[in-house]
Amino acid sequence: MPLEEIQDLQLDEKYLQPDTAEINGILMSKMISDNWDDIWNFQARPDDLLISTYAKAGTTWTQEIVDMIQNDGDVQKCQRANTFDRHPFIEWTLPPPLNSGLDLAKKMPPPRTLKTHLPVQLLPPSFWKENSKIIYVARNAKDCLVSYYHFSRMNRMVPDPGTWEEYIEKFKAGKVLWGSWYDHVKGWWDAKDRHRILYLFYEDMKEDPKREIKKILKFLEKDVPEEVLNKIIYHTSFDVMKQNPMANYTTLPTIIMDHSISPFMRKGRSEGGTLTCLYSCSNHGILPCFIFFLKNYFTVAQNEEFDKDYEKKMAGSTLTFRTEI
Ligand code: PPS
Repeated sequence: MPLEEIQDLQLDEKYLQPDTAEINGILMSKMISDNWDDIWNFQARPDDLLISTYAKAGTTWTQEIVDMIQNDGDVQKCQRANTFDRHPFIEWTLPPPLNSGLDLAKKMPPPRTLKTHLPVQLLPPSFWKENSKIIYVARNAKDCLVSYYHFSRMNRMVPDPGTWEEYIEKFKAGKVLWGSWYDHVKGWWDAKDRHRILYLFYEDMKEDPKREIKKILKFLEKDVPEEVLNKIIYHTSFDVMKQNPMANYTTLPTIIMDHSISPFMRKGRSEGGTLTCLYSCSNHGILPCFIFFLKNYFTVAQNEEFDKDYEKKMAGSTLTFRTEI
C-alpha cells in the first residue's frame, strides 16, 4: 500500500486491540487463527530466508542487517519500502486495505526474505521440506518482557497489556500473542541442530555487531569488503535506525502505532541489569533517586519471583542468556 495512503488510513474499531484465539494452545490474534489453514499450508521455497524471533527480540534490527547485506550496503535500496513490506511477516493477517503477510509473500519474486514469530511447532512444514535457511534471534526474557509490554501499550493491533503487574503474570504464563517465551526460545534451540538454522542472541549483537554480522554473512554465503561491513554496522546501529522512517514504524498511522505513548525504537539496550544497579545504589544509600526510573521495571520481589519461575521453566535446557552487556 502506498505510504501516503497508509498514513491516512481509517480502520474500523473492531480491528483494534483484536480478539484472540488459540492455535494448539498458542495465543494468536483471531485474524491469524481465522486464516490459519492458509498460513499452515504456506509454500516455502529452498531459496527463502526466514528471520524468526519471539516478539521484541531484535527482528527489525536483523531484517535491516540482512537487507543491507543482500543489497551490498546500498542504503538507498534499503529505503525502497517499509521493513514490513520488504520482508513479509507470513502469519500477520490484517484487515483490508492493509497487506497481509501471506499475500505479500505470494506476490514477492524470489529470493524472498520473510519474517515470523511462530513457535517452532507451528512453522508451516514446507520450510522444513524445502530446507530454507532460517536465522533465529533470541533475547533475554526480562528485556523481551519490558519491550513487549511497552509495544503492547503503543500498538493497537495487539491486545491491551493491562497493568505492569498483570503483564508480568501473562508473560510468565505464556498468555501473550505467540505464546510462551520460554517454550519459543527452547523449541528453536532444540531445532537448530537438525535444520539450517543460525541461532543468534540480541545480547551478542549488542556486544559486538561486527562479529555477529560476520556470522550472518557466512550463513548467507556472502562476502563484503571491510568498508561495506562498516557501513552495514553504522546503518543498522540503534541511533541510525531510530531516525530511519523505513525501519522505525513511524510511517504507520497513529491509530495503529502511537509512538508518543512509547516509540517502537524505544531503548535498544540490554537492561536486565537494572536491578543490579538498584542493589548497588541501595548499598550506597541513594536508592530513592532510582525509584522514579524503576517504574515499569521489576521490583525486587517481582524480580525474585520471576527468577524462581524462570529457573523452573528453563531447567534441563542447555540454553543460557546474558542480561547485562
Ligand atoms: S517486533 O515488533 O517483534 O518485530 O520487534 P523487534 O524488532 O523484534 O524488537 C524491537 C526491539 O528491538 C530494538 N531494536 C534495536 N536494538 C538495538 N539496535 C538496533 N539497531 C535495534 N533496532 C531495534 C527496539 O528498540 C526494541 O527494543 P526496546 O527494548 O523496546 O527498545
